[in-house]
Amino acid sequence: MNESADLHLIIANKNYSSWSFRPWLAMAAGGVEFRETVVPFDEPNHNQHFLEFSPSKKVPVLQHGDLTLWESLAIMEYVADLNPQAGLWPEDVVERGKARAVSHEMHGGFSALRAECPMNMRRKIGAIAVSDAVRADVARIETVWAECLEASGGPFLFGQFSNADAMYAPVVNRFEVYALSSAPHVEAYSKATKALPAWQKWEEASRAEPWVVEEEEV
Ligand SMILES: N[C@@H](CCC(=O)N[C@@H](CS)C(=O)NCC(=O)O)C(=O)O
Repeated sequence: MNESADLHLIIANKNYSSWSFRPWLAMAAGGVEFRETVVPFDEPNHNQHFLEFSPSKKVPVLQHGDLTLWESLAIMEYVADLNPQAGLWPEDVVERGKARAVSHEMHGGFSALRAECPMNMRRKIGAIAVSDAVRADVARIETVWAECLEASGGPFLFGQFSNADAMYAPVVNRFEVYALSSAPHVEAYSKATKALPAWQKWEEASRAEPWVVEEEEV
């Protein structure tokens, strides 16, 4: 029954919501049809309104018929399973294993980078003082990207665009707007990611949003 229902992705502000960006980019760049609803953050009220549709009180949420899914990576797995033609994971089982490893590393890690340098699509480029923990996160991500790009030949981590690239897309924004890396492979990879029509569509929409979340403006 779910197969015939439409995929409905509920997300928050495109300017700030990095976890929303990941499945949205995967679906949009993968050519998967879906409809979206943007529910803006309401930080003063601790986003209580998210509870109306999200069991975890967090976004993103995917609705598909009777199914409600939360957790960005679970959503991306589900969408990849439903849409094998989208190629959201590498075809080769070994490459797929690696793509999942780097995706999970992003999902469960890099907390210093995430906390100190929030995604902000509209932010004017400018360095800020960061902790050693952020510098360690940046170095680890530079290594992950270098190894993947060297093995695949690029332009994306596993050659063609995949869920792994969607997982790191908010990092592409952070590296740029906080001037966190000057490695040539980071520049080339960021350029390829930002050239995706889906990225540009998201960025344009983020610029048109009227909302400012002070806590996220670093
Ligand atoms: N592990 C979750 C994280 C989701 C998450 O933290 N989303 C943020 C927005 S980017 C949120 O909903 N924050 C609202 C809140 O915690 O009240 C995922 O991967 O989806």
